[in-house]
Amino acid sequence: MSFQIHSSCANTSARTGTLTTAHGEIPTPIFMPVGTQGMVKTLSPDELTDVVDARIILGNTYHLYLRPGLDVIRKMGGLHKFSTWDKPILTDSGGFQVWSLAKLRKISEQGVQFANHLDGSKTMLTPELSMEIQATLGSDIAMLFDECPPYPCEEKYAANSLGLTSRWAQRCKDWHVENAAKHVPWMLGTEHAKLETHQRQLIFGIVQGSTFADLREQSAKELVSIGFDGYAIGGISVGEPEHEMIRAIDNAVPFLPTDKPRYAMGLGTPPQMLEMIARGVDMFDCVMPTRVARHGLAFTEDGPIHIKNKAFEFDARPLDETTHPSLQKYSRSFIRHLFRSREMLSLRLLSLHNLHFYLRLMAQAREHIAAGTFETFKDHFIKRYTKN
Ligand code: PRF
Repeated sequence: MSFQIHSSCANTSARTGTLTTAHGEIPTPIFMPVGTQGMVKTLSPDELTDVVDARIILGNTYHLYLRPGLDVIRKMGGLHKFSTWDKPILTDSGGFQVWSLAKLRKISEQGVQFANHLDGSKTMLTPELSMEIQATLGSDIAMLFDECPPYPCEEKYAANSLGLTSRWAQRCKDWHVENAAKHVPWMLGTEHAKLETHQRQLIFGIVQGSTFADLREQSAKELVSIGFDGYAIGGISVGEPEHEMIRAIDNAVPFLPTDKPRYAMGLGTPPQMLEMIARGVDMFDCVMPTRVARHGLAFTEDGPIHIKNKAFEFDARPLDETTHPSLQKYSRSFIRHLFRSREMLSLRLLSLHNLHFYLRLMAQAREHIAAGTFETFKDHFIKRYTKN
């Protein structure tokens, strides 16, 4: 078993657990900082460990395949060695990035052909190639290659798309069982069938089905019958109102196994993550904390603040009283000055602070679930965070 549940909340569906991977254990609920190009923007692996306390980061198949390419990754011994990040890595499959970044997409049964966003040249991604790239990267968790339908979406389109994602899911699983041990750097020379779950690359399914309850149910059931190490809920946070996002989770979770991790892809704000944890979600990733940092926004327990704001000109306080000890010494006034002067250090300090805030929120959620006080914690946090 790669996933163990330790405690469950009496009032909500929240739970704490440990996900064991080839590069270490991950406590859940957990937030995964996004390292699209193999590392989190502006930060070093040591900072991610020492300041952020990141337990797992996310890399992108789409970007790393286009640049630096599989030759470099293979020769450098996989993404862990290449980046020097020796803790767990999850890779997204490229399905979503093709949808959001590439142009001239043509989706067929075989896969997706597109003009890539770097030089416009034609590239084809198939379920098998996505799994091969993720195996060569050597991520601890590979995601299946899916189609993420846009919002809003006609029911007929969503149903056809979901059918395609389910057929691709089977192809991903088949490729993985047959071939992963020939490509994953740390599995070379082993036999897939003889390995314990946590000794091999894990693969997660992705539930699609847009805003339609029956399609979410169908997608979850089809993936569960194929059998994955964990299940993500995809196709959310794509422009739909927040209640639709929460409904998509509620429509999928009842049909997913309780003893496997659940992952909501590409979200969210601190209150959204707490609401999702209350609904039984264990894992999150989002570019938000680092992206908004580069626009001068810092998370605080009283809600987000814009460091550019004149109100902070003479503010001697740290970004938030809860920030990491190594960041406490920097005043809002100084970071504001750096940001207005376009100094790189401001982007790094804000990124470190925001990720620390996200990881600390997950640690607090775990503590409160274990102590039986999660629901009160969630309600108090959200009330204070949204007050202003
Ligand atoms: N599929 C994949 N990656 C994703 C998504 C998805 O639906 C989302 C949706 N928010 C983010 N990242 N493969």
